[in-house]
Amino acid sequence: MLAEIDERVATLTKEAKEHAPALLSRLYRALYRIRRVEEDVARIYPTDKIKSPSHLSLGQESVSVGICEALRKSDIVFATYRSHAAYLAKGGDINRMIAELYGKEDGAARGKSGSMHLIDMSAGMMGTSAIVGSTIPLAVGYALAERMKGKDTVVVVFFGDGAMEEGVFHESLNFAALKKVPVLFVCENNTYAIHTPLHMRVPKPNFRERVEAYQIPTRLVEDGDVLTLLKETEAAVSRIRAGGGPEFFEVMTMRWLEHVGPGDDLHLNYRTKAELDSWKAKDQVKRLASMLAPTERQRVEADVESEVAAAFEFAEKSQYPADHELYEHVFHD
Ligand SMILES: Cc1ncc(C[n+]2csc(CCOP(=O)(O)OP(=O)(O)O)c2C)c(N)n1
Ligand SMILES: [Mg+2]
Repeated sequence: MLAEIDERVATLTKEAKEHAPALLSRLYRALYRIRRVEEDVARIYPTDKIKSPSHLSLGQESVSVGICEALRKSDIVFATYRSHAAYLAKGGDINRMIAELYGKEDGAARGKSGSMHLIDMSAGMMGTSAIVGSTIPLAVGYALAERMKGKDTVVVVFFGDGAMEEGVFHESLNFAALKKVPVLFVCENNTYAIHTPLHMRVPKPNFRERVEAYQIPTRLVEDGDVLTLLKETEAAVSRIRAGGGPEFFEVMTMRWLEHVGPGDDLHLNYRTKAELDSWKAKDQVKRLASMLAPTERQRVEADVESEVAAAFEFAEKSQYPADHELYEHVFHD
């Protein structure tokens, strides 16, 4: 195990190396925290206390954690309907997230938006959306505005492999490359759009080649490796912040549960148990856990357990919005 730590630490930047034990502990806390939230969402979902459809990131946690760890608080994240992980990794308020899932008035959007439209502007989590591909142009526009204001903000946008097939993806990349907009595009390639595999959707899954046609540099990160993601993101973000223009990551990953909801879906036969098991064997939560000293691991897990329990209790105790709120924060008075 020590050899593995040495090997992994050797891949980190100088700053990360100096803080390796603290860094590993921080990454584990972030991963374990998302895992535990998702497990509890899955457990509570069948009771109908959670009022919104929930697309769980269970199994995909490392993508958000590895990338958000390299960001500043003032950097911005946009994401999709499958974004509990990105919201938590960027520092979104956990109590307000769970209350939002419960449809309560203390939720991130006062219970109006649910799991698919999470936002916490104070943490730079600017928004998620149920419309595939829709936050990609928003991220480009936000990044352009920041640059025009003379700020050095970097904007990250997470999206699935399905979004690569949307027209707006190509329009956004073309414009971002032309204007050297400070965006990191992150495709979480779990190889399925709902139940349709890549080979039934595209003649060739050459996503990076397509992006390179816009003169945007690309990186492939396999196995959802959280340490590689951190290292690659640190380097990309510093190039983007320095004015180098947009970059693109294709991160291979796999969701463990059904497309939407808390269940297993192997009975649908669109993917195999062997495929899923091969990803479970690469679980980054377990991997990081094995890199920590047992006492440190217990300390982190105990902290997270009480934080997560408190967040669900907060949501339970929060009230449903009053009827008149139906007419507030809407477009037409
Ligand atoms: C514009 C648009 N088209 C279709 C849908 C229906 N839809 C919801 S999720 C989804 C699959 C998207 O897959 P992917 O982008 O790979 O994300 P994943 O669910 O795998 O995270 C589709 C087609 C939608 N929400 N928006
Ligand atoms: Mg997908």
